[in-house]
Amino acid sequence: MKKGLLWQILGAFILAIIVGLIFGDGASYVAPLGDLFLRLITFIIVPLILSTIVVGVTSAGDVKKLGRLGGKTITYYLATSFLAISIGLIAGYIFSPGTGVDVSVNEEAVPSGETESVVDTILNIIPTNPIESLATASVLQIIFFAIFLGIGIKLAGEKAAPVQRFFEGLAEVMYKITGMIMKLVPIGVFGLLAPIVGEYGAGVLLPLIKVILALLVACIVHVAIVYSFAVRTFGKRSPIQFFKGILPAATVAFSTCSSAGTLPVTMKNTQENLKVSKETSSFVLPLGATINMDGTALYQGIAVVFIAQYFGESLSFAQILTVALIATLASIGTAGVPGAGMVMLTMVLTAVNLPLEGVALIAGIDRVLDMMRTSVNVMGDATASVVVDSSEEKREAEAA
Ligand code: DAS
Repeated sequence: MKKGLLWQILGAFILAIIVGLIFGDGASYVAPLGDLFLRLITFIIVPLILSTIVVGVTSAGDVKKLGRLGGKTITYYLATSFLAISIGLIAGYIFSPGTGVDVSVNEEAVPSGETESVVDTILNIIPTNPIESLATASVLQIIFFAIFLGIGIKLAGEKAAPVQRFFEGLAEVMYKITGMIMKLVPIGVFGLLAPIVGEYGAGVLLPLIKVILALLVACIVHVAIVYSFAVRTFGKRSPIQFFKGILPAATVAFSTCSSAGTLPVTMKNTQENLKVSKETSSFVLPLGATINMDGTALYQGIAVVFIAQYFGESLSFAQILTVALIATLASIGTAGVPGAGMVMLTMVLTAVNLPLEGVALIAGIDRVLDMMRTSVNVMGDATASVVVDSSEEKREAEAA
């Protein structure tokens, strides 16, 4: 990552906060810059995922290697998500954000969307019409389609060589387009962040400051301990080098609140700055953007404790365990888009018979909470790509 771009992103971040604080709602005039950037990184997601996974599969040694990659990736994701929900619950009990709080209920912000059951989520991964999956950007279905397309190309051998070369060319083109869009990250971060800072004044944030602080501390603990340990021990990389390398993607995630939207930047950062192979990153990252949400799991833990305390309910150990399991599994069915975690929270609250009105209590600051959790989600995906890539490198070295 060019040093200049890193400093430009940090400068845009600070400028956005200053402009937001000075101009308040007036900062919304720069929102079109953010919308422009968001549309640019969103439009390349589908062709980028499709082409890079097909190329990843066709260049993988064999189907067994794919199975190994998938197994390692999903195991890592479930483990870190379970750790995250545990840290979130502990942070919730330490901060006790639900005691002595006086906040108005923000009814209209409560999401009506339902998250799918885990079984439906797994069944829905299989597309009935791949063209529709591409048209509707159903990431899990596109991953499924791309994996089987890649396997089919490998099995078809020479006859499918033109198809393989098409996808190799398309992947290269998408990487070049991503590189061009990366130059606009500072403008995008500024256009997305300034209006949000301007919108959220102290009046909205102060009553729930303990929720915000609990999530901030939980995120820092999870990133500083779990990710540093994973990157150093299994990823064979220095945590400092890792965090510097992934900073642009973490900043874009913070500004866009969308893991899926940040995917092109996450892929570019992991490949160029963290030296993760295209084969591993093109498989691990799209999967992670959809099913791996450690930041959201941290948020679930804190939100459940906050809501239980607010309504004077005490959670039994069995209920706490249920929250941990449901939140870990529910993240699989939640798309990496703004507000997804709040939809997932309704599923977790239902599982432990807590009032859904609790979601309305924190819906007013959800965008602020979403910024932190999406940043952690994206960093978690990147740590997985580093860990899985190192494990594959080690295996290939031993096999040689
Ligand atoms: N905004 C979601 C994401 O893109 C996370 C969330 O809503 O919890 O990862």
